[in-house]
Amino acid sequence: PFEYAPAPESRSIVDIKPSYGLFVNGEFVPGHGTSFKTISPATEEVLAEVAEADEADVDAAVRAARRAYDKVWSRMPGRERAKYLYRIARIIQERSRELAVLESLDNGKPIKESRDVDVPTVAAHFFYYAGWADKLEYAGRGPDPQPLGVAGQVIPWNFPLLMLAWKIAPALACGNTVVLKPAETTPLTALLFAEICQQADLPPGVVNIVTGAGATGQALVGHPDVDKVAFTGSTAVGKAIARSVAGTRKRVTLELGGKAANIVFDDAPIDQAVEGIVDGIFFNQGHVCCAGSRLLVQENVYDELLERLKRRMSTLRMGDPLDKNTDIGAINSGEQLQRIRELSEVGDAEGAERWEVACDLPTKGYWFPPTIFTGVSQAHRIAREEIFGPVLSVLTFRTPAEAVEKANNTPYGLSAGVWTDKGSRILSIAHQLRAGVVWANTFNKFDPTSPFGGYQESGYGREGGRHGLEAYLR
Ligand code: TXE
Repeated sequence: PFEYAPAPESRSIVDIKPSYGLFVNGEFVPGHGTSFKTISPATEEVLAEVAEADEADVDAAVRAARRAYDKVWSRMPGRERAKYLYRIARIIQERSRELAVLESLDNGKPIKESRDVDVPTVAAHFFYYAGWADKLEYAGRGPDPQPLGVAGQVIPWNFPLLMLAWKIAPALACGNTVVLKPAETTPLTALLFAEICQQADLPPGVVNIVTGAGATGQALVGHPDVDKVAFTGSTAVGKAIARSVAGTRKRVTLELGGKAANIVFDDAPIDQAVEGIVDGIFFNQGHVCCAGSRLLVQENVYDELLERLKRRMSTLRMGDPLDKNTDIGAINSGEQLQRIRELSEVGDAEGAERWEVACDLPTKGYWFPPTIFTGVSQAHRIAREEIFGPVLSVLTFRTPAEAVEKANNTPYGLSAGVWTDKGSRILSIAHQLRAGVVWANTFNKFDPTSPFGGYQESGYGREGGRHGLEAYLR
């Protein structure tokens, strides 16, 4: 049975203020508009009141970014910009516990993920792109690449800090300045990052944070003085943004949804595959654009794999995100929980068989148990639509060709996984899959040196690695 028992010593290391303003030109300023509450999705406790930036606030932030770009940042030699990025990276490491606890409180993700995955990867991105700042002639945009100007960046709530790092680190390394809008359910770590920028003495206006919901994002990407738009979020909003910037001078990169296939062949190391399947769909409550949400199993190992998978799932611990033993935390918001419930009910109605881990769910907060649907066909909506929660749809195949055909039968194309003992099969399958990333005998591994991004309705542009620089250079 689940008891919510906050770990006071962890909670107490973060200093959450009752209210937050916007971060513009190196200072926290009150917004002109209204405010909204950000809550802990595990308890529904209000964490803070946060300013909702209106058009005038966004304009002030873009103007600050433009000034910093013209007067300071674009003129600074790369090796000087690198010093700031290294400094930010080191402060992130020094304040990593604080960042991890705040991330878990505001997002609902288990502390062991924010502490061991999110925050270290965030620091790694700043270190990695710091190293590029004085080597941009090798970035692949010609001998003397130039920054684009002011970047307007809109990010989602599933990896609030990591998405911030993916956006801000390469932009700054290349000499751009930024205005970033975090998601409305997870603004707090972006505001703590703003404090870190102050601590690092980053010149005012180089990084600006405007909090708010979709209207704030719209004001930002629609601002006439923004040169580059970078968005991670839903495919619907991504398309709307692409339409809205059509015909302007703005460059756009979009990282949108996914419905990744995780393909398990009969010669795969089964226990390792089970770990990868669990990691693929239950990591971060399945709030992962590249989640392995469609399991494709070769028919002759289906029974054994399913039995071992269910046994492994039964050991997952769900509960307090701040408890170090928690594997599955809270769903990020009531709206997201509603979406997961609705699509799961569609799965029931379409005749798939639901199996979920038996556990008592807390009465407060937003929770959904790790769930699998078997007997899923390609026509089912749960095989085609992104659920963005801890819900796995299981399909089977007989031949490699059938596996490829089913894996590619999706409007998305962000990632995929292949589990097999045959190296030659890994190579041939990886080339046939329409996916930006194909993991082999592993899943959900992220590294700042590797480009990440999609095909088709998963968007365009790459983040990470040398390719990630191209999006911020002309
Ligand atoms: O996304 P939105 P939501 C998918 C996932 C999820 C669904 C809905 O399937 O169930 O999207 O999530 C800002 N102009 N992904 O509603 O609305 C918004 O404030 C500019 C996949 O949360 O796309 C937030 O900062 N910005 C995904 C950000 O866009 C706008 C991650 C994302 O929110 C805007 C998240 C507008 N018109 C959801 N409207 C992934 N690729 O990882 C909203 N925003």
